[in-house]
Amino acid sequence: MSAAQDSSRPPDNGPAGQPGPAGQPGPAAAGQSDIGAANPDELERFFEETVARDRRIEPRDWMPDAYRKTMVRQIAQHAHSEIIGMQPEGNWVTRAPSLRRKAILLAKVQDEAGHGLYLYSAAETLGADRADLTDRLITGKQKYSSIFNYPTLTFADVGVIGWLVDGAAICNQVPLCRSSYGPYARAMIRICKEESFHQRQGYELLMTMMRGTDAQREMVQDAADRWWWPSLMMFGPPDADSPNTEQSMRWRIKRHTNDDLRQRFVDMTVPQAEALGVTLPDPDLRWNQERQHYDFGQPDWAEFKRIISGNGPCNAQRVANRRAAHEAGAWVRDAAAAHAAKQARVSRRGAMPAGLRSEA
Ligand code: BYC
Repeated sequence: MSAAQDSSRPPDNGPAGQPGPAGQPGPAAAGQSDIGAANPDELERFFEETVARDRRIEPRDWMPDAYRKTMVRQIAQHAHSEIIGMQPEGNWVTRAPSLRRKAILLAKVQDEAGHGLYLYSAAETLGADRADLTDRLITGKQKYSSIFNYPTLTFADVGVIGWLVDGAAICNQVPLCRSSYGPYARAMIRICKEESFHQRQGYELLMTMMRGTDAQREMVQDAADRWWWPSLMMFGPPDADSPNTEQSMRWRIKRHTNDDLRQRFVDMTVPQAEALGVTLPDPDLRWNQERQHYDFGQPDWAEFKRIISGNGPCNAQRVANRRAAHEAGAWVRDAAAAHAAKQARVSRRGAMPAGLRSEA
């Protein structure tokens, strides 16, 4: 529910507008001009209360600058991850082993583009400029998920990405459906539905390969060995080294800490690995009866730091590809802008009395 629908809104704020669909600001709030007149402490208190009551913050609601900045950072990095995340699997579209596998893979990669677009739209509701966000991505100023800086060496990687990477994404993103910022939370609901299909297609591919030849089973095991630790890194640094978690939890942007979600993922994935017949490459992995969770080893956090600073195996290639695609698409953006300007001219002319219309 929007803060706008909350009867505890400070009385001098007047009624606010209803939120629009995800990523779209709603119609102008009736009492919006009064907001500037409200006491800043009162606005802050109202914001805190809205979050504490598990209500949503909507684009036209007042929010602290730091909240806005954090939301733009997280949503932009998430959008970039979806867009860059098209590349590792996209690498196999032309070499898929059958028409069926190719159709599934194409649909999945297209879904990731769609996720990126919802998320850039959600960032725009916070006042971010999409062209600026793209510029930050292609100049290496803004991060995207570490996971997409590893190469996809065989077709088994496509299955393992679906199983582990989309599995980790689901674990991380389902709680984000209850994130305090409305447009982000609503975008997550649709994204999570699609991620579930992505995970299923990956697991189904791996089951098929595990029922195949020894060589296919070896490919699956090799891919799981390479992707296991990077998948654990997707949840971010350990809580003790996570500068943003505490505040983001307080603002209910994040609903669980990085370590909690990592544990959840391990607990969910170990039985799936057993069912597949794949060994996870962690000698410390074992069930802890007392904790009722799996114990597991730590990823190489030095490698994680290298990757998020731009020095992983594929960082340069991923960003260069994105930059080249952006530059190659300049004519499409120019054409769309020219078309929009022409349409605006036509509709302005249509709205003018005939005698005032220029025939040019
Ligand atoms: N990779 O204080 P922390 C997908 C950064 S795509 C890179 O814990 P926070 C898919 C972090 O940003 C789904 N950077 O941060 C697509 C922060 O940097 P700055 C991707 C990372 O935000 C295609 C710094 O490290 N999912 O599913 O509280 C095909 C300190 O970290 C990473 C999302 O984007 C990382 N792994 O928590 C297949 C989920 N981890 O800006 C699949 C949305 C941390 O302070 N994001 N950093 O310098 C989140 O849930 C949170 O932002 C994170 C990090 C859990 C990732």
